[in-house]
Amino acid sequence: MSTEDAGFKLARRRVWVAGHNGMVGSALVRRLAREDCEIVTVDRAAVDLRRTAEVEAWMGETRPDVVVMAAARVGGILANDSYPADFIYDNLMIAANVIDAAHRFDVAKLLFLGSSCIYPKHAPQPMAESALLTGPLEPTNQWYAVAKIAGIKLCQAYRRQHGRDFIAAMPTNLYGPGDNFDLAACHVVPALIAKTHAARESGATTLEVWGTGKPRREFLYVDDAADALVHLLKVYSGDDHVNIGCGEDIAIAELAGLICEVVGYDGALRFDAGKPDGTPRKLLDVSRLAGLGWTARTPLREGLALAYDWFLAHAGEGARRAIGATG
Ligand code: GFB
Repeated sequence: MSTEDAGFKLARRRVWVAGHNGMVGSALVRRLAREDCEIVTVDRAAVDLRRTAEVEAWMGETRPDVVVMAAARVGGILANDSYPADFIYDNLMIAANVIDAAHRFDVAKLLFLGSSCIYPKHAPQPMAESALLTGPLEPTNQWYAVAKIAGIKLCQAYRRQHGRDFIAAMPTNLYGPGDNFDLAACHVVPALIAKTHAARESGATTLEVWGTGKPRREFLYVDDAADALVHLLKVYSGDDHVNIGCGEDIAIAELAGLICEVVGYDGALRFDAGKPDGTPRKLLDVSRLAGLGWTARTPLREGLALAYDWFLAHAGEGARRAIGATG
């Protein structure tokens, strides 16, 4: 019998994907569609996850068997740094409301999603799960990180006190279809795709890259991440959170070069040291995940090409407007 056969069964379960309109949530819906389960979702306009009563009412009406928490206020380095109150309050409230309601309404399995920014700024690389709370956080995203650490602790506390099967996964930087391309709020991959495309279209000779280009990041294609999360739901039931990554990182300058190749742009890179670098390096130790039987499939170049295709099909106009608006 494989580990999967022995684990949690999704078949005929009602699975609530919280945050289904986001990049990760929509990838989860795509992935769960291949399972024999019922997927339920609700829009933000109908249920505001920051409001306890609304979450309890929804959970009482819907009675999901499984909850996947892909709902969060997320953003790139500048958005995190500019809106600390939004990032800490919204994410704390979402975590507390959904996890407590899942307990009250007897949810059989809950998967909470965090981020690799929960680890200390200068954690030894690659970052093992045991690096949590061993040092100070990166200041630009400490607000988001504290809320995500609280989510891990909530899962552990409800497991310990109430015997709940609530688990937590910490994905590395994700990218792919459904990403946010708003330059003021987004992460580096969508930002560089949109900016490189605009530079090529306008015949610009240089491409602006924030920071020094030296920080290193690990990027995982979002459909790979969704596959890893569904795998965890089936095979993992433990107190400790689990890192989700591909185990390889790249310098931002190199990433920019790769995106220029994918987009077909041959201008020069211009680094804007006035913008923050953030954490010097974020590479996850994925040995726990590998031990659970999962490894990433999509190579970075291939994933970037898929993300660019999605941008061309869906987000080109919006992103061009955003670039125009910021001059
Ligand atoms: O993806 P990013 O915004 O987030 O930035 P973090 C990664 C690196 O890319 C930083 C550089 O060193 C940026 O300075 N970069 C270069 C750019 N050009 C650009 C650009 O045009 N736009 C952006 N956004 N970056 C976030 C955290 O950190 O990552 C969140 O703030 C979360 O809390 C998320 O953990 C996954 O990797 O630095």
